[in-house]
Amino acid sequence: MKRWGVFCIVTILMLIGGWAMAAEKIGVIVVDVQGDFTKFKNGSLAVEGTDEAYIKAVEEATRRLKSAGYPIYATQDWHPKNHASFFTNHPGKKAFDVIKLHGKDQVLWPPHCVQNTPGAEILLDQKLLKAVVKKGMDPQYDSYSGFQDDGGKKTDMDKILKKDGIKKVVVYGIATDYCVRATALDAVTAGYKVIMIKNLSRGVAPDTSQKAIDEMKSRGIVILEDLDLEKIKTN
Ligand code: VGL
Ligand code: ZN
Repeated sequence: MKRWGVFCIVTILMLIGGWAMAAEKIGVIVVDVQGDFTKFKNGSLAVEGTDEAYIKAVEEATRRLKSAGYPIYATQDWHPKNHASFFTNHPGKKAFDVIKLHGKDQVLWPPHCVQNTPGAEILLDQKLLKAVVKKGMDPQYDSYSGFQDDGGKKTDMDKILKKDGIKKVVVYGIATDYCVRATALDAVTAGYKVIMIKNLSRGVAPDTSQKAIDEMKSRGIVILEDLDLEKIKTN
């Protein structure tokens, strides 16, 4: 009788262990929640809908995800003053003009997220973040993706996620149609399962944001309207 009891307990523990190991480890990537992209901080490239309530919602959701045990990573746009994506570095050009840069379309932005300026600061409690991945430091190349710049130079993102054993990433932030899109798509390419949370993200323009959502869906990314801890586990 006693041996049966031990057998049963060991079997149950092995089943639980196997189930726990089968659950894929989840990480969270909060994209570019920085002063210059927000109305809240009167940013130079303030995206629609980025008031204080939005930042509070992102902070609250991020706290819940961290409490659920998921490591939180943030990306940070971090440009030198002479960055090629700033219209001010192209005489005769104005904000939102599009030029060819290394053969690709490049939107010319107002100067934003300049290294060591207040507008470049991440608007989340630093204690929430396991790692911050900076991007866009090369003056010659833009870098919407948290994984690599437009010249193909990789950031540490993939290395960090691999080291932490992450298999699935939850992505949200600013901007839906630029850095969230590029980061989520590159995560798919790098082999991660990806969940994007729509209502925790804001886009530069409605039409490009809708296009980005459709494109992400077509690449197998699960789009959730709102944060849902159950759906994140099962999707
Ligand atoms: C971004 C434009 C320029 C973004 C960054 O975070 O989506 N957009 N740099
Ligand atoms: Zn930028």
